[in-house]
Amino acid sequence: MSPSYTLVIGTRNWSSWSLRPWLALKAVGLPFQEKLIRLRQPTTKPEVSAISPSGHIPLLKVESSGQGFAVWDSLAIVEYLAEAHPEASLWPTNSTARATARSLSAEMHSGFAAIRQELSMDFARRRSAPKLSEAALTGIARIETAWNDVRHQFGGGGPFLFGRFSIADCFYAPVVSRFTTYGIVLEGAARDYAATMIAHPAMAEWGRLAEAEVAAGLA
Ligand SMILES: N[C@@H](CCC(=O)N[C@@H](CS)C(=O)NCC(=O)O)C(=O)O
Repeated sequence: MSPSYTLVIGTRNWSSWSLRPWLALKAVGLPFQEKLIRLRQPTTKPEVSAISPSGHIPLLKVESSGQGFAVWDSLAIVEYLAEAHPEASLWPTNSTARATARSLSAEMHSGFAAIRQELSMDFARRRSAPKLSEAALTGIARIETAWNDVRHQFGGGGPFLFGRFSIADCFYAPVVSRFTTYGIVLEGAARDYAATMIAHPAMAEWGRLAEAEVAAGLA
């Protein structure tokens, strides 16, 4: 029997960490429940702490054969999904491509602090870019090089970083959103890749939901 999943996420317009496993779940293709906790509210911290041992979301609740458990942290959630649903090929099947996709995803998970801080995700809005620090500019150049390199080396089988849609795309989706919000345009294959991600049906769905939050004054 398929497990039943509930993904606990934050306000869509802002929650870059929630977008990543949400896209992975969409790629798995099973129905799942969502529980949304509003970010940047006085109630946020207690609500998140009541659910998550780390005090952070996203968190995936898994119910399987009467047993329930939680997986927290975006990277642990997508790794769990990749293991539970091998048919979804959430990581590339070629081992060199897979090791590179894991390296890129880990680099995103633990790095690019300046981009996160200076270009915070505001999915549904369009803004002018602030004056960026050297660290942020270096991060943007690194991402452009990485996207161009992997598209050329591994992207033959489709329009995503490693050809087929993978966890690496989930991990860079918030960066695509940030570059769109702040009008940061890349060159070459990296530019085409960003356009592919913006047009992805699940990204468009997240965008519509983020727009609704903004329209309702929730973000
Ligand atoms: N390393 C964590 C980071 C998660 C994170 O920072 N989540 C933010 C929301 S996007 C959070 O939980 N904030 C709680 C709060 O604002 O109190 C992951 O990969 O899941």
